[in-house]
Amino acid sequence: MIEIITADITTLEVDAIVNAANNSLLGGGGVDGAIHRAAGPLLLKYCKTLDGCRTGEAKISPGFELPARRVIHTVGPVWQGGDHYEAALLRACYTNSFELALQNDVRSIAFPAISTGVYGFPKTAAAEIAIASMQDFEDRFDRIIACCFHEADAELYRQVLNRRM
Ligand code: AR6
Repeated sequence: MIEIITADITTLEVDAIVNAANNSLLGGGGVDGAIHRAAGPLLLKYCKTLDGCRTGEAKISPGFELPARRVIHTVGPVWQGGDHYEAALLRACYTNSFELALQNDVRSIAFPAISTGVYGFPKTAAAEIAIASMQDFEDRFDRIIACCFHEADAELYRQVLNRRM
């Protein structure tokens, strides 16, 4: 089942939370900054060993001081008008995060709205990609959580989910 909630993703007790990171994997603002702050300095130390991450790909780390056991770091595309493979790259973020989760026995996973903050991806199009990807993997997880930071974003996700059911 896909759960749509409004919450700070760093508070969730799940097998893995997904981080909307950048290519360096060395932290930043937004959800990335929040995750690094809550996980503590060992996360940055670990991420330095991961050698960055390409856009659309994903890498995994422990959760350190987070209630989540692991963090899956993925790098969303920067919105550049829509004709730079942004949709395919965003879809790849979700697919690669789910595949990496399955390889690591993750049964419960929470995603932020990747690329919809600083990276400027239009929210409705991003929600459609997120929900479609979650539906593809729904049967292989106990819990898939779409973790929105603002209630308006959660409402948009619910509308998209209802349209697709
Ligand atoms: N819990 C859940 N969602 C959150 C939280 C939180 N604690 N904080 C923010 N969001 P963004 P991006 C939502 O900008 O667009 C970083 O600097 C936020 O409301 O965090 O993929 C990285 O290092 C929005 O809906 O990520 C990269 O440089 C969503 O998370 C860059 O930002 C994504 O917003 C990545 O940009």
